[in-house]
Amino acid sequence: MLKKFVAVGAAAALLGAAGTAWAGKDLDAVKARGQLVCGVSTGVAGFSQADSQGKWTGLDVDVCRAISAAIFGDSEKVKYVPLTAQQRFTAVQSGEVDLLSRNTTWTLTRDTALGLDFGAVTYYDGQGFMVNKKLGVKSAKELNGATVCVQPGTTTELNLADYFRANKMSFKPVVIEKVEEARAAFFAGRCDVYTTDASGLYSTRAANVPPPATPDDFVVLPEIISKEPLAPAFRHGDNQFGDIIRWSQFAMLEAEEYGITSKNVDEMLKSDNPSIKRILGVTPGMGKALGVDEKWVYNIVKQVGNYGESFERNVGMGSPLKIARGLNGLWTHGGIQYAPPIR
Ligand SMILES: N[C@@H](CCC(=O)N[C@@H](CS)C(=O)NCC(=O)O)C(=O)O
Repeated sequence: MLKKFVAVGAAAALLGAAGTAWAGKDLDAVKARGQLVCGVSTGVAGFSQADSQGKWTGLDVDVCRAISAAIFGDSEKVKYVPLTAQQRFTAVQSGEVDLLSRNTTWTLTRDTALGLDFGAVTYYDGQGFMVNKKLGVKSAKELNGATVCVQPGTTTELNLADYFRANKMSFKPVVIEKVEEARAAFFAGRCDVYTTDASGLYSTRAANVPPPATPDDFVVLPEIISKEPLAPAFRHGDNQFGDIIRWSQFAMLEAEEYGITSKNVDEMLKSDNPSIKRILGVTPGMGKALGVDEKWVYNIVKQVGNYGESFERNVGMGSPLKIARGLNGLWTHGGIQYAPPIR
């Protein structure tokens, strides 16, 4: 019995080494459909937002595009499904979407009880508070008795309650499912405070302030009250699909670390740095191991860019959001974005 078990295990390991054993139904379905179905937000500028033509852009959208480039050699084979915070997990569980790439925090309960897995952290975030400047509030510690606008089905709700309790303060939650309604309630003065991930606050302040008010009328308070590691989420059960999701993100980070950009990637094909040759598939092997084309990283970087390019374009200092790299800088530049090696 034991012998048989060991023999089966060894065979599986061999197949795994050949790169086929772990293929599963989710990746098969994506390939058969010829399209990746990505769950995104209903509109968070810089992260996932559709323009008037229905074209989606943002840091989270670039994750979907990178995975599509790895699987199909084409970053545009994606269908985007907008989901509120409350709808998002059911949409993954039911198979309505292949993955979520939508400011979703990786937590233990989501990773286990909800039957999900998480990819690599695409953005290290934390929860903050935004108030109207005319309140004159300088610190979250001054918010005792405040009314607070918050979205249900988020980590935000529990963090908010924990923070106020820990600081012996009271608050009145105003819970609104639709993000544009939550923002409208805040801007109309129905709540003193809007709370969500700091990224969401910067995005709201940059893109959603209704005139004649301006972004300068609002201030994000200095306290960050939680850890919100944002990562793609997908169903348990298809390890190869999970590997592709995880390594597409790592590929964007590795490309940045090695100075490979959408502009110079063709030049880089001629590099004699052995790591760059492996990453770009000039020395084959990585694509085969992952079960995708050897040009997978080339295609990601050429069509989507490296992580730093995506960050700058969508949310960085040159974008309306003006978010500094901070924790999302590469480990070589004082941040904590660190990809395992492609080798
Ligand atoms: N990271 C938190 C919060 C995510 C979240 O849903 N935030 C809101 C506020 S920025 C949002 O994205 N709303 C967009 C929507 O509902 O479409 C979580 O995973 O629970």
